[in-house]
Amino acid sequence: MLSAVTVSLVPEAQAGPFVFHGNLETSCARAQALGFDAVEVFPPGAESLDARELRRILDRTQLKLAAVGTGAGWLTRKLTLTSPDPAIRHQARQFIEAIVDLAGSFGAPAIIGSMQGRAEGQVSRDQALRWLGEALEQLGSRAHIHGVPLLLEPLNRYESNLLNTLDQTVEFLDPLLTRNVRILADLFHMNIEEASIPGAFASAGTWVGHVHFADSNRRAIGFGHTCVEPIVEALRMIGYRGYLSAEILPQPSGEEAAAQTIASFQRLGCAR
Ligand code: LER
Ligand code: MN
Repeated sequence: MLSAVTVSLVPEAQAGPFVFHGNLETSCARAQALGFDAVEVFPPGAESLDARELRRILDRTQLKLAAVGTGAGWLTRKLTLTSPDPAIRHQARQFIEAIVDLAGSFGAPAIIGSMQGRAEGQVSRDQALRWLGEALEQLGSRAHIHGVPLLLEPLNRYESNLLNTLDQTVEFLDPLLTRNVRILADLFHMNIEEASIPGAFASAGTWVGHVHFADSNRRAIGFGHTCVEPIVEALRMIGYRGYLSAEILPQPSGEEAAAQTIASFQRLGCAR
């Protein structure tokens, strides 16, 4: 498995679960110095991420791009794929599509987390899931052109009422025509929703495409009470070889959270 650390470039996400905030170049330099394989970037949008600059920084630091988040579309513009307003659903798709193309040009997947929205008001859960499915058919095919999957992240009940567990997400994805959507499994959400985290991984198997590596309290692994050894064992059992990406609170500081993540990674024998 490979290690990644999150870098947010979104000023409005200052309080969010991201290790490094603000400057891509210094964040990547820190990630490299600590020994991460990759960075996961959370940009304000595709247009504000300078691809040439990103390429230069990744080349210089020898880091890979693990994935690119789309959550700023929700955070800063309140776009979702399941809004009752068709114009907002359309803008949400365009916002994500641009990130699919940008990330895809680096061989990285885009993440759909909070952009999935929720069922509320006049929008039933069935209706929301139909709209989400239609969007995934299109965006999944778009990602396929780049030879990368599209990642869909089940969220805990306080953030969405659409898909909360891995099982529910497999059941939702399986009937779709696109075979190119994979699950982003976030250990923080799973700690709230799953009866057993290792059990959920064992049952989701090859649907798992990316992992957010966070302890029970969304701090670095080792700073909460999640028992991570059986989780890593389950990931090995299903043949998972993707990223364990630290989407965690920068506590007590980003630097210490990142160092703790790398220490856990090495202790668990996950390092290359
Ligand atoms: C995004 O990866 C995530 O986990 C969400 O909780 C962000 O709101
Ligand atoms: Mn997450």
